[in-house]
Amino acid sequence: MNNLKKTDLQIYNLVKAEEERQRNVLEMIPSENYASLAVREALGSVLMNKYSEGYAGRRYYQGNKVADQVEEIAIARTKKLFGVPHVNVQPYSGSPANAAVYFALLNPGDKIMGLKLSAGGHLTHGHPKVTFSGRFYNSVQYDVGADGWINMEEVAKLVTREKPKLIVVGTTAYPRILDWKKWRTIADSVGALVLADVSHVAGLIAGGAYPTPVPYVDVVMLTTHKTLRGPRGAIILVTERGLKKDPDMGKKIDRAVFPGLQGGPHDNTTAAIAVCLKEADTAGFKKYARQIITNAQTLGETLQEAGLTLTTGGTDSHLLVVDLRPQEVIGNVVAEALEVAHIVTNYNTVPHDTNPPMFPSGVRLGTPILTTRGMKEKEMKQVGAWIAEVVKEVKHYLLPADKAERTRFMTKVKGELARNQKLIKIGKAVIVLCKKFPVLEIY
Ligand code: DSN
Repeated sequence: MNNLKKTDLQIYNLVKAEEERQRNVLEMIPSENYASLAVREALGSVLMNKYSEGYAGRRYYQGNKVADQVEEIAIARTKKLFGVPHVNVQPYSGSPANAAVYFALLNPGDKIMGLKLSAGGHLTHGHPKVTFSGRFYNSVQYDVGADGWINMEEVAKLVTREKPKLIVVGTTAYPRILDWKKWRTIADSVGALVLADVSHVAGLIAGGAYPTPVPYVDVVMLTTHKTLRGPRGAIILVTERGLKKDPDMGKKIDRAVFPGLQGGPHDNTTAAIAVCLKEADTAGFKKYARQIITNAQTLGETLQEAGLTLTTGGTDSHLLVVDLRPQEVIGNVVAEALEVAHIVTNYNTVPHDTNPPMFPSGVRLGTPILTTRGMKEKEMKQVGAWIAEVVKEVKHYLLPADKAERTRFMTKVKGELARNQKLIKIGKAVIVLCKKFPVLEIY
């Protein structure tokens, strides 16, 4: 039988190179995780060969007895883990899942309200001009205060004035707990629906380490590949409250996903989702979820002790955003330098950033993967010390005021950083640490 190596050595070698990269770096992008072998096995299974348009028992193709069971298991596990009465596991990923919720519950031109992207929201939460959510709907966005926190009194004023039909509560770069109950009260004051986009914290919620929105919101959307540690995919949950408000809400969501927006579900992904849900419903996963947060908090304290500034002054979750304005260096330079040191992050805007989004003033860090590898507080202190050393090393790289110069500046900086001996030395120490916490080989 021909395997990948025999069929396509070029792609095989690239897969091996990526495996090697994932082994030897500290992956700290908070929206990523390393899924288990069991999840990857299900994802690479023959289920990918099947077409199953429709829902279990109501397919447009024959031969779906197995696919039906897989989907029913995934649905049952989601219902149990999150405590909801209606679930759709077919969305291809988070963005189409949010599109499906809007398509199901809104008409074009209806008013939606989400957190600004630059404050830690998401493109699909009504980002203006370039996204479907900002163009097909009348989008009004809320912001964080000068201190980086969402100010619920300000939100309440905006909601009272704007009367949105749907409020999206969810974040991608906001480190704090969201007060679901308060959001509900504010939404109820104008009769708005609430969609909780908990993509980032789904695993923390499943593990009981972060408050669940389920009792307070109408619909929940989550992606399965972040803290939940599954394959790339998404799930839409309709709560008891949502069904009470509109008994057809579940049907509307299902119809919006298929045939409204998507074709055949990815049955292999559904199977892998079912596996990650089984893994998440264990005592070990609860411990994992708690440790992610402890690790992020320890990392945050270490960075602050080393003189770095964190938006909101810390974290209650899996992520941190370092505000680099005091160091007068942009996130791009720091992210590039960190990668030379084998620490992989992403540059990010900070609240009320005066730099442009392509050259923002922050970096975003997360602990889900380091925690998957088994690292704890001791390692977080070491990682924090390395990150602080890297920032110190690049403090002098100031962003040119002349816009035309900026791309040239980054090319020059990349070349210099790649040769920086201090960064290379940290990178070697990182590899030694990574080897002590192997992951792809053991789980
Ligand atoms: N791209 C994801 C993140 O990094 O937060 C959100 O979709």
